[in-house]
Amino acid sequence: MSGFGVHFIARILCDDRFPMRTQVAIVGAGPSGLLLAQLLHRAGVDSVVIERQSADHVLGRIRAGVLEKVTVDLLDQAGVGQRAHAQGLVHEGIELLFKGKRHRIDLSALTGGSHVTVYGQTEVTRDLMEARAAAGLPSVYGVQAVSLHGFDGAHPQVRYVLDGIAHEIECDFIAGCDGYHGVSRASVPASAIRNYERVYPFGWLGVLAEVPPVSPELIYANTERGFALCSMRSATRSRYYLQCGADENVQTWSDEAFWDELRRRLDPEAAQRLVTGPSIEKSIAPLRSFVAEPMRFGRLFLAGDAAHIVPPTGAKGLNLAAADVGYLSRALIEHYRERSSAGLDAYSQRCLGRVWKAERFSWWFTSLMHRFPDTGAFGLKRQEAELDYLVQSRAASAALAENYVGLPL
Ligand code: FAS
Ligand code: PHB
Repeated sequence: MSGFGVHFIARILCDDRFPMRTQVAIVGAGPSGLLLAQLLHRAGVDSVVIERQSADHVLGRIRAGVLEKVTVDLLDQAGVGQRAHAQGLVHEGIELLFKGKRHRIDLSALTGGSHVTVYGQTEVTRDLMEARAAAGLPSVYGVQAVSLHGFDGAHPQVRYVLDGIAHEIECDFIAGCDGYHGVSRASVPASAIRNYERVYPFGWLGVLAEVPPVSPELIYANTERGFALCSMRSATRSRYYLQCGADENVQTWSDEAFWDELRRRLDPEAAQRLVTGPSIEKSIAPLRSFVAEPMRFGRLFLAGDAAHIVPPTGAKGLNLAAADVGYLSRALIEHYRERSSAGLDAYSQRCLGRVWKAERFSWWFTSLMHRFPDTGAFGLKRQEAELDYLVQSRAASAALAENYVGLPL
């Protein structure tokens, strides 16, 4: 369904001037918010999704590309996994490129048969949006001035303005699924939350283009000119990234300049095979590691990027968000079905145990594959020694593989 369809449903619901009441108010219609809403709906728990952007704007953001099995299993549980299975690409290996040579890491052999699925976050979001719209469930797009109230008590509320009209939703719980820049984490008193952060001195310049991928599997490259990643969305659509300066302006990168630089960071065989074309999307993403603790504040629960950020090197961001939502949906369903708060009380600790392992892996892989301003000659030799060890040692490769395919829930 196009964005218009979703807007149309939103308009119907928003004409009601009376305060709305729901069981779970979900702030944010990214993958976290929409997956949580769908899992709750399948268990008979009501929710309202509130999003500040338009549906089309959310779908226009090009983000993640690699899904762990845990994530695909959750999409199946939500009843929206069909397209991911039909159109997603099963990948059983990745390649590491360093010192001009590529080395394959056999993810499947090293993890007893596990794999990842290449299927864009945009498509995941589209599948979830369409399922929600088809069920006629309430999603309100284009809201302003969202504020959270009373989540330290028994009757939380979410307020927002739409088309100049103030609305209020009374609920049992609030799910803060509104990303790193959202209002939910910002609504928590500073004394009740602790943030851990590391900002990297570089960004990723990403290009999406309707050209066949340079290689059937992803290539992660550590080169003297910096990091590069060759990924894809399908057999005809590719996604490439180049490490760039943290303060670079994407406007200064022509398509030609991007393709020339990518070629310089590939091995001769890949460089020769590279098919270029006009960019469909081009953007620079900052890189940071971030965790907020705890992830629960009374009846407010943070999930996904609202609570943590990883550098995209390990392809963990979207997958961590899905895992949080897996834990939170089970806890909320347990609350309503069994009147038990056990899952809700354990939520933050359960998520953070897995989050910090993914933070470590993403930091390690980023530190190994990128050139830092202070890497220096010793740092280069250390990176090369670690990469040599990684591809020569089954134990080291297995450690990479089991983190890359995703740790169990
Ligand atoms: P999201 O940020 O996706 O969604 C939050 C939603 O809340 C947004 O739609 C936002 O508009 C809305 N919102 C914000 N404030 C609000 C408010 N006050 N009221 C209502 N709504 C509000 N991960 C990877 O694995 N690989 C990648 O290559 C990758 N690239 C990325 C590039 C960028 C630029 C960014 C920012 C992230 C990238 N990520 C990547 C991580 C990304 O995929 C996230 O992990 C994923 O989007 C998390 O989903 P959500 O938690 O739903 O957060
Ligand atoms: C992507 O395809 O966008 C992608 C894949 C793997 C990563 C990061 C991004 O590690």
